[in-house]
Amino acid sequence: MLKSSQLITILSGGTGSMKLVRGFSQIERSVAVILNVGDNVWKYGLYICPDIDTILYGLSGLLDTRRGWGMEGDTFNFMDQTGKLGQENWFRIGDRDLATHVLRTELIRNGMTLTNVTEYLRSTYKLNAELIPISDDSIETRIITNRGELNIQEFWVKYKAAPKVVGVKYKGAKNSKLAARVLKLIRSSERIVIAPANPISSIGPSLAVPGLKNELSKIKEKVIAISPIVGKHAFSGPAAKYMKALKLEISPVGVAKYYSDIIGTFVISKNDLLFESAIKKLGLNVYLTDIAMNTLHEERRLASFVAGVSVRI
Ligand code: FO1
Repeated sequence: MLKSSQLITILSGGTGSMKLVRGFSQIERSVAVILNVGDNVWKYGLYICPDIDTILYGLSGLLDTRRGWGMEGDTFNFMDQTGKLGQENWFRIGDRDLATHVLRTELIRNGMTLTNVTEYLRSTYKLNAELIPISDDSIETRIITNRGELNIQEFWVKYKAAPKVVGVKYKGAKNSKLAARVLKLIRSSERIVIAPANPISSIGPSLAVPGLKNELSKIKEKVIAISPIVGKHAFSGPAAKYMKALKLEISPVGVAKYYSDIIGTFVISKNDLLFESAIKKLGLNVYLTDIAMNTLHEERRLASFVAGVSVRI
């Protein structure tokens, strides 16, 4: 049994975060994962938690890894029928995936917290990592665009990230509370790792919950972020659009600046030596390594590296 002082808490988003969690599990570190709730959405009468499910399905071996969401081999009869009934069906819920959303919605309607529902699913899949949504309150990431304000799923899935982004907001965050376990986990962890996730849409919603940033800033020597960006261009998803709207440089330096009040160490790609000195000037320790996680071996390698980075406790 590992002592709690060896616990690693990971602030997470979706697929990249799940791979890092899998890496830490391979090196037998006890891991707690703080989950993003900003992309949760009500659709078809169901409460859908995409990042939470990506972590649950990924760790259980059920994830459709090609898409990065939903279940491998799923069918979409429910969606097709929804379309035949004349309803919009752009947000594609698979038939097996549907079971998760129906159950979660039912349990929440019966008064269970999102934390407890997530714990139920975690235990059903017999996962070792502790999985804690950042908050049991509703936080909705909204993208402010030239076509008006959109829910993040509308922006990303319905409009395929085409509108020009002028800002991002986290509706409900100001009045939300950290889930009960979050501060305890952070205080008892040997290190806190910010996964290589979209800083604005995956990590930003969690940082917007009152109390988290302040807590991390007090223990920033223990907080390590891994860059989700290699170079200036090789960057998938809409993160570049969000960062540009927030006037952040689209590079590891831009991400380091975004986190500079709450981290002590930043891990970047070994190919990004040219950014090292600018990141050091922010007062951060910088480590360079191979941050790709395309195989289980690479996930394990990155986790070992991050577990070995020296932190002052
Ligand atoms: N992403 C898509 O691009 N198209 C979809 O139809 C879609 C459906 C969907 C259903 C359940 C779920 O858990 C995730 C889903 N996603 C879909 C992924 C999701 O839009 C985002 O990738 C995450 O919210 C990223 O934070």
